[in-house]
Amino acid sequence: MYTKLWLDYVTDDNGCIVSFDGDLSDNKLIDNAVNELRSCNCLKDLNIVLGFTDDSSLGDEGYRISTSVMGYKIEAYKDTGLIYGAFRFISLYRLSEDKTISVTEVPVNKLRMLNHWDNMDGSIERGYSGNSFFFVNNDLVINERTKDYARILCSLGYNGVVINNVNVKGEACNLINEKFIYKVKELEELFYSYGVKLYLCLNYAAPIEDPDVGSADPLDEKVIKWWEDKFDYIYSIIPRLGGFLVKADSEGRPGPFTYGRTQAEGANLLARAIAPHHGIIIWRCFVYNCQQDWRDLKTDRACAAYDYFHDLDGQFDDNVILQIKNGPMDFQIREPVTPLFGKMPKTNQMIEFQIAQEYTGQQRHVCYLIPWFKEVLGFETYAENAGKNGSKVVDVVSGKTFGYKYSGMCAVTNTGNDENWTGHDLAAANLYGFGRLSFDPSLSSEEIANEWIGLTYGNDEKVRENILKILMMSWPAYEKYSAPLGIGWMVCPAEHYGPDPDGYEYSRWGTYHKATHDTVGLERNSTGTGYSMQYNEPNASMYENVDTTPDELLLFFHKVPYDHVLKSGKTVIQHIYDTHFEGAEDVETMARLWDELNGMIDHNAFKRVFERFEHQLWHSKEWRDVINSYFYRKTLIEDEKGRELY
Ligand code: GCV
Repeated sequence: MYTKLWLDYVTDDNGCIVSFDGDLSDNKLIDNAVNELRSCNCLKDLNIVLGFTDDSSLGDEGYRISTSVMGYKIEAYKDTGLIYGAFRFISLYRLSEDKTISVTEVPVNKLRMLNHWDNMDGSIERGYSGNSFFFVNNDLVINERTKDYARILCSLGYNGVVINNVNVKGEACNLINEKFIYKVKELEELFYSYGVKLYLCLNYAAPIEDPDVGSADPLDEKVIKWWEDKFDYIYSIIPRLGGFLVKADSEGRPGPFTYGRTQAEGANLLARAIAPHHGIIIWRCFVYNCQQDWRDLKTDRACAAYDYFHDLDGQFDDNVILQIKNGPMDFQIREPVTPLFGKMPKTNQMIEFQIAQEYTGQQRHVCYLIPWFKEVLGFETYAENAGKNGSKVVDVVSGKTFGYKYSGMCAVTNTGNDENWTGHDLAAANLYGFGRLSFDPSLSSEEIANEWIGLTYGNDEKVRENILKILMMSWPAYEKYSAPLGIGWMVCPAEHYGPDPDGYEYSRWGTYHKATHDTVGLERNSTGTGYSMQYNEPNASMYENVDTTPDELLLFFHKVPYDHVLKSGKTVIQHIYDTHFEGAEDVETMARLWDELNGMIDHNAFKRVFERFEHQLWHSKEWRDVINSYFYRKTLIEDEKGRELY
């Protein structure tokens, strides 16, 4: 048993009486649903009937739960819906005071996935909770923890998982070869029995290494045949494999550009070869020039995804999905929404978030990210002809706006083999929250947090109140004491942890803030790099103009003097000083709220978070002082409130 997680309800062989109203012949999903309910101690002596309904509006994954004097009924149209319904019932029953449960729930997003950046040597790229539990010493491992992981995903409504790093290297290339394929099949079967589809990352350049091919040109007949044969082989063994996620032409990896081809030609090569097997190709749009000269004032990394993909709308096959990061740069604490959303009506899209806290405190700082994701999903894209379907990001990625065949939400996961799965106990709220949010984006951040707190720490009011306050303060606090006003990248390049204001300023990554003694920020409107013009109106005009750009993104879009007055009435420099002091004070408040729970929750769980707060208290002050001193030394402008600057 791993440490406290929402799923760790006490189990024994004495759960409830579950009857299944139908034919049980060898259906692992239903078996698992029944077992989950039967072994759940908190349901002891209840009568629960599981059964199918002919109500097709529930789709493959929806369910209905009802209560009567006889007991409870969990109904679904398909077996996947039954297992989601069984897990949801357990959560709702544990959270409910009067134990009357009546819900009908159907997931809003078709794809609800986690992406692992796990390497086969056991390391995890940007992993902050130990090593991989999928891979150890270049081997694929399947054990009790893998099963618990499948249960976790199902309990939250996730329906897809990519187990290996997008940067496929070394042994990972063999996952689709004889060496590992039967193990991958075993894993697929395990996940399938919990309603979760398995996906892999593939190496786009793989045929280059075959001496008979020696190329990855998407229009080369030999390359086409190589992938057709490869997918025929894979699917002859794992016919239900979901498909593949691909990072090409990105951060040093070859891709169609290497051969003068478009991203659509590259994606379609794989899509056509996999189509007879009903697999999908998830093609990442994280394509940009990572060899930029910082002296080059014209190139803007923020423009790249749009520049490379927008004009290809309509050219991708219908089993391709573009996977697009939430912002145009790379998972910063604050970025505008990627302008591709709402601008490609004929191309399937899904949004990529990151719950691995690469730039948001690396699971040493508490940072509940759901409020940030809600803001992104709520962004109005003003897509043309959306009509009644809506054109917020949430509508686009749920497929409503344009009727996409495939679409949805995925996140780079924050899990590892640490005992508590996520390093920081409170980071589990992001794993929990992202699953729930992708199932039902209308849930509020507070609702999700309250569910998670109740299931993890119980129903004590004070415990709930304090942890909720901590979670809801945490993302704004991190933003306050780190990089200001949407500027991004004031972080140490080595590990992306801790302050280093000029760490990226003279690098090749295209991530510059251009602070001088009198101005800061980048001009990204029509007089600058032109990025703001990638949006639909009225967003384009809003970002064009310094006066209508929201404060929190001001320095992303504009270069301004330090005495520029924000909508808040403060100057830019005073805003920087104030927020940095406030952010560090917020951490003191959060740590105090946690201290108040001493003795009220499991001691070890208390201690683990207490220790993380000890670090965060110090580290937030480090952020505060380094950033404030940086700007003080550049500008020599004193803090209005006379606080110490170094
Ligand atoms: C997997 C960022 C990270 C990389 C990551 C990359 C990506 O640049 O720092 O570690 O690589 O994003 O999303 O592909």
